[in-house]
Amino acid sequence: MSRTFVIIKPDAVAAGLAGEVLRTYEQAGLTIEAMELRTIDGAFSDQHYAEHVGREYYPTLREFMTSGPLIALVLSGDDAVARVRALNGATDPAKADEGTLRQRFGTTVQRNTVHASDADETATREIALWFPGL
Ligand code: FUP
Repeated sequence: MSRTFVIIKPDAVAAGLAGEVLRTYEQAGLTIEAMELRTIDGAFSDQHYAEHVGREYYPTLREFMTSGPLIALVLSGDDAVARVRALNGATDPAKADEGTLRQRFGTTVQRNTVHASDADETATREIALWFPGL
C-alpha cells in the first residue's frame, strides 16, 4: 500500500470534470485519503514545481496553475504512484494512450487535466507540502 499526490488542474475543475476524474480513480480501486478545493498563489506554485522554475515554459504554467480553483488529492492503494500515472497517460494529451484521463480530457501539455507524483519520494515531498497535517 502506498500513497500518491494528485491535482485535478484548474482546466478540469472549470470544465466540470472533477467527478469524472475522481470516479476513474475510485473505480480503479484507489482510496481518497485527503481532498481540498484550493486556489494557489505564485509562491506556492514555485514550491510545488520547484524543478521547473526557470524553464522557458514555467511562467505560463504558473499563470495557469494559479488561474482558478484546483483540487488537491492524496490517493492510496497498491503501487499508487505508477497506477495513477498510467490512468493519467502521457504528459502531452496528443500522445496519451486511448482511454487515459489526459487523452480523454486534456487539451495541451499544460492543460492536461491532472498532475500526479512521479515517484514515491516525490509523493512524500508533495504530500508534506500540500497536506502538512497528514
Ligand atoms: P508530468 O509529470 O507528466 O506532469 O510532466 P512534467 O513533470 O514533465 O511536467 C510538469 C508540468 O510542466 C506539466 F504541467 C507540463 C509542463 N511542461 C511544459 O509545459 N512544457 C514542457 O516542455 C515540459 C513540461
